Amino acid sequence: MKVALITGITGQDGSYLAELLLEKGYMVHGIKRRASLFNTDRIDHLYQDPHDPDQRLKLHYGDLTDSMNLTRIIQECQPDEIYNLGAMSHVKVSFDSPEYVGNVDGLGTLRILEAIRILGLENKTRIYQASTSELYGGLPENKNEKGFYDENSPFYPRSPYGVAKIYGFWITKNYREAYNMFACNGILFNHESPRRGETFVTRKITRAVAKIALGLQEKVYLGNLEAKRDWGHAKDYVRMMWMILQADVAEDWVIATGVTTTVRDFVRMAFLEVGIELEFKGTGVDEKAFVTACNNKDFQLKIGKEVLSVDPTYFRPTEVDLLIGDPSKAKEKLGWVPEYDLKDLVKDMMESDVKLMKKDVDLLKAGHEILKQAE
Ligand code: NDP
Ligand code: GDR
Repeated sequence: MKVALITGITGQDGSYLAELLLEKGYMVHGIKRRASLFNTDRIDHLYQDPHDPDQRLKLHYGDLTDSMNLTRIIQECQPDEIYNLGAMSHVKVSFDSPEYVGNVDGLGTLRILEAIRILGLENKTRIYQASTSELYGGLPENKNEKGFYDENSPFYPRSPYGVAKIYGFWITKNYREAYNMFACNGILFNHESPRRGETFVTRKITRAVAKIALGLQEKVYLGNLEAKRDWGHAKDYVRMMWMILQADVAEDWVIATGVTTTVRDFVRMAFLEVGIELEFKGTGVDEKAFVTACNNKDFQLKIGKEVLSVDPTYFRPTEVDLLIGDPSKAKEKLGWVPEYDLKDLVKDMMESDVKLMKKDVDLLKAGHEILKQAE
């Protein structure tokens, strides 16, 4: 039985990857952080009793800032594959905690690679590093002649997160070259799902649209509506992580859809999923969106109602304006075929959030309070 270790197993990607590897018959080890409350919501459905002799999912307490802990866990598990998905992954928050993000996202990668070397597992353990399109920074002059970022495009990170991840990228490549380790970077463009963290823009939008349609929230405040992202579905992207480690040669790979869309259009698409059409007025900081039609009898919103305002609090000190990736290499050499396009993704997220928010409506009807959460 193959053995995998996933850092960041409690996150969006970690949870989908754990599902995939269990389906493939792996023994899956995951590292979770100690928290004062349960933080395993995304993988609770995969829970297996530790007393079960056939247990194939095992969680270990740990942290990417703790070398001794990482080395011990790797020694215990003797993994065939490590997926390093653990990270402080929020770009805006990285401006507030730049040292922490450097430690976790940058040095954390080194700690894993060095543990493999210290334990003499260079020839056994394959390593996947969660690199990111944030490495490119969205500089127009760095796109290739077809207008995409690919494996050869130069990097120019625009946040402490991007800068920390560039260290992770290069140290992975360096250990591959220096010690002949099977260590690969997946340069993944944005990928989303119903399990996306609530403070990333897509999930913030789909949750808010569901709440607004159901009368649980008046409006949503967003930042830069002009930003363009290449959004795919996390389920398609974790499949590719696995494929990268099954390849004959250790390399770096771009995973993207090749289509880019503004935040504004994502908002439009999310509202359309529940039959609500919008009109945007103003530009940049004073922009607002109003309802122009509501074609869903379940959601009765007044025509002319304001449902969105721009709040500059959500602007970033340095922004990545546009990302679009070229996944040709992954498609041609590894045969990757994504199942979801952007419309499927928005539909999946909206259906899930409408279902979730309907539970809040039921709670309200039963006389309970709904708690507000910061976004
Ligand atoms: P999430 O934010 O959903 O999950 C991050 C995971 O990392 C969580 O399990 C979190 O634990 C864990 N983590 C955070 N800090 C530490 C730490 N100090 N030690 C150990 N674990 C830690 O991210 P995603 O699943 O979306 O992304 C997975 C990886 O891919 C990340 O490295 C991200 O930077 C990268 N990436 C993501 C993209 C995307 O669009 N989603 C695109 C490109 C790259 P906890 O649950 O306790 O917070
Ligand atoms: P990103 O994702 O920074 O691309 O990083 P995020 O969803 O946070 O932002 C995407 C774009 O939307 C704009 N935006 C807002 N963003 C947030 N979070 N909240 C808002 O209210 C808002 N309004 C507009 C942002 O300015 C930005 O341009 C994600 C993370 O998953 C990283 O870990 C990963 O490496 C990259 O994707 C690829």
